[in-house]
Amino acid sequence: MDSIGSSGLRQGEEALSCSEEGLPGPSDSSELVQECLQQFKVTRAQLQQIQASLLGSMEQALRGQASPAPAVRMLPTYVGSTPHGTEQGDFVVLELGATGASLRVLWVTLTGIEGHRVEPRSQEFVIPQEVMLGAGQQLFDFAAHCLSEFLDAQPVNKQGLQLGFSFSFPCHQTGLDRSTLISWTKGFRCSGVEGQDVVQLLRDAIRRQGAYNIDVVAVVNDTVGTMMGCEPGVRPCEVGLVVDTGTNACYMEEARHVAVLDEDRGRVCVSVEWGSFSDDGALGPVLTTFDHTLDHESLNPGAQRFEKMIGGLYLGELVRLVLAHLARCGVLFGGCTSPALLSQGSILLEHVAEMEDPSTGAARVHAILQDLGLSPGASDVELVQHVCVAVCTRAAQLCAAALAAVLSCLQHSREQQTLQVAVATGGRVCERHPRFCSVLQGTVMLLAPECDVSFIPSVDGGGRGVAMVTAVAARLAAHRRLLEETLAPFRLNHDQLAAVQAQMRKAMAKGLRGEASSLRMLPTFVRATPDGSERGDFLALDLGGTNFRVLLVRVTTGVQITSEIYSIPETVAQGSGQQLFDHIVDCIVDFQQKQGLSGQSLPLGFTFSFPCRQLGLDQGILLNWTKGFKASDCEGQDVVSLLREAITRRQAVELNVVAIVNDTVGTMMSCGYEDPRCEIGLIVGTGTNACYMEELRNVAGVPGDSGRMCINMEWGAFGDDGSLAMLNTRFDASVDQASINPSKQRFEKMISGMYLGEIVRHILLHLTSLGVLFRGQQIQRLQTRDIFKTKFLSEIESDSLALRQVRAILEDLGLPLTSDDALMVLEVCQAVSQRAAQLCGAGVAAVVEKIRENRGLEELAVSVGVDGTLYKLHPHFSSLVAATVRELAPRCVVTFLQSEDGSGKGAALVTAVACRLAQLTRV
Ligand code: 0WK
Ligand code: BGC
Ligand code: BGC
Repeated sequence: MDSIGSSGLRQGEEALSCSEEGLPGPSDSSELVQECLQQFKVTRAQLQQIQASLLGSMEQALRGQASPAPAVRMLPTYVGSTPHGTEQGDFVVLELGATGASLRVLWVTLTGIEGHRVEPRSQEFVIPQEVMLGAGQQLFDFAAHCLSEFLDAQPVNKQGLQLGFSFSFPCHQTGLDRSTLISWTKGFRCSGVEGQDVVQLLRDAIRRQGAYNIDVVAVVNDTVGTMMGCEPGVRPCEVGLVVDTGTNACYMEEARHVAVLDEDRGRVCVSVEWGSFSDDGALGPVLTTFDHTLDHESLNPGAQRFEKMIGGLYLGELVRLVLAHLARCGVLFGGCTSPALLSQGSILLEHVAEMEDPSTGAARVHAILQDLGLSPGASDVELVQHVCVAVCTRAAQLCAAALAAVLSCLQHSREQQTLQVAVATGGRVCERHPRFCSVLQGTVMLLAPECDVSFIPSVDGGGRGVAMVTAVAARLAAHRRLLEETLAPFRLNHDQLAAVQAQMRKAMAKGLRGEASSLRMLPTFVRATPDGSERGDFLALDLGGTNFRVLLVRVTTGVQITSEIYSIPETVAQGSGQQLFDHIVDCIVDFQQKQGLSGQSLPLGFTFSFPCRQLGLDQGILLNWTKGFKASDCEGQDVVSLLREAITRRQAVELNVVAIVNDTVGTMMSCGYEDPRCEIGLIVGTGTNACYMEELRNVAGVPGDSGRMCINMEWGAFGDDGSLAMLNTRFDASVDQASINPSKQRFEKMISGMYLGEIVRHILLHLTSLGVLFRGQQIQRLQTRDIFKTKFLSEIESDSLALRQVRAILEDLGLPLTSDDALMVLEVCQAVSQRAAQLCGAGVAAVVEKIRENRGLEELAVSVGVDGTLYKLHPHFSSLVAATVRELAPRCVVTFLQSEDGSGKGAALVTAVACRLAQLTRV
């Protein structure tokens, strides 16, 4: 086992020599000693300045600010969560770089049972100096050779081996298994590796070795392995600190704070790489002449200055340089030096740690100095120990200042006044040096008093942690595969959407011809969009959406609307028809009273958002209820008659029901009042549907060949004939079977607000059963129908939400979830809403192409009036619909107009047009 310090330092030259001039007097000596040791004293103010400067540099690097060049790197590691404790499996771990001139191979078995540990098997291999300084390929071939030598000796099944690569150098990671070396540190300087993907170099070497088929699943920095290796106790470790040959730390940062990651959700482990911190302002005052000498003589002068004051590769050397200096000044060893004392790397960290040992230190000093060819006196021994203490205390204090900066950074990003955090510590300086950790902990408490920090020593140098990351990587990869398999049917490609468009065109043609079709293409008797000459006061009812509204619409040169929202309790919507219409009339009467309209019989337009075969403008036979309605004795009835009967039942009420319109028609008319090119009405709300102005010649069953008539497509029922079966997923089937109208409204059930939340809920239940979500624990709340409202999709998918807000929404739902879970729920919502929007877009593309072809136009410019909560509130729905229409109907320029006043205004305008036309016929 090579000790810290052997590698990376050049060797010394001649025999024992003592200074000629007279030795300094006792006062000079102590002054010389004090002046020398004083250099290693770091004041609290200096530590705070280093802490502040490091924090500044960390936040600057997180923001991706390039100049002035930040002193620390802040490298994202793609490790997005701390271990669950459920990770299980056998993993091979290859550790390179953490412990200087040696690499270690481990076989780690994770049981997935909290607290149940299987001791890893491991083997250490010394890396020859020439390999550490030679060609990169040689180093990786050496590693692959050690791997197979280790595996040869293991009585284990060697199929499907998954390997975690602990590579302890600064790397740009672009994935859990893709990592480019920025620069070597510590004792390494192999050629042809910097700027290369070290995972690929290892895979190539393993392939060249050809002994085993090993899948390198993850590459991990040793600090991350250390953090991940700590037992998930009261709180998981969220900081990993390593002080071995080199030093560094990592911590769990909010992903949105890491500029290079265009990820605004979840957390990501960031490797600080504080070894390169060298802000002259902060470090200048604490750098000693010995530090400059050490750096100057190192393999990488000018680099890793902070590491060279803390890392185990350098502590022994600093002590040696001080001892050699004091010897030359005559205040130590009687002014004598030895070739060994003047040789670089002759004092190792182990030596320093042993010499500081409170009980055996003095004896060890003797032994070690004798090994260096010196004969120390008693005062020498004490002075040597002082030097060790000075060098290591400073190292621990500087390390503490850096750690305190990390804790402050965590506090800022978590916006917490006080921070409770567990820090996993690893590396032989922490493990072996008698005082390093206590000085470190004491100084952290001094510099970060508002942080309650618990230090968890890593049990096996991070090997388990690397296996954890590999297990997490393997699990995430497996979960991602399962998530992709589950969501794949929701990812519709161009051909599938074009097929839906073509299917819809066929169904439209059949419906218009009055043939059997899942699209009923119902004539609405609305022949024209408003021309602005409409005038008068009208009552309007708006039934069938989220809210039931009664409106007073005053049409002059403009339109004024006064309205009131009334609820339709489920018991009424699913009670008797008489009860429902009596309730409607009650609301009208209440509205009239409030508006001082009692006793007035204003013309009334009734927006009735359900499939009706209209026999005239004021006659509509309800074909079937949809959405949440199921009132009895209504289907097959003329709903205008049902309303009039209810009015009659309620004596002393006069109402003149002039028109019944579908909400799509009301919406088209309402928007058509502003934009005459608006010839299509689209609703994507509780339900979904569309209408458009069709050439009368194409409408069977309605006399006349000229002019146009608005057709209510009732596209919610598209595919009820099975023509969309190729798109139906198991989740759609579950939603349909649980609905009050199974096998009906299949297109609607893939698109509209009443159902999207349910589709998501069923997918979440499925992913939970696969163990992909919520650690496979079935969540009671999620078993409840309609518990996952469609409005959650709109909230969760909003770009402005950080993941924690997504998590908050889901936690309010009683879903205990991790950030990975929240990310998956987000992806499920995105897939479901994207499919809905694309299908809706395919429908609109079919309609606009129909109109373009109807009119034999090369190009068509048309507007679509749109309403509905889902379309209006979902952050991406409308743009996805528009994008799909552009893709499938490139020869149509389609403008989507969001209706401001709802279809009540439209119903009033239809009524106004009817009254105007009626007046014309009366004249
Ligand atoms: C508002 C319209 C109404 C339509 C509703 C649909 O005024 O006629 O039924 O939009 O959207 P929902 O309320 O179902 O989301
Ligand atoms: C490397 C880090 C590593 C640290 C501790 C440093 O030299 O740059 O990546 O974590 O040593 O091994
Ligand atoms: C109804 C349509 C209505 C649509 C939007 C569907 O369920 O069948 O008539 O236009 O919902 O509200």
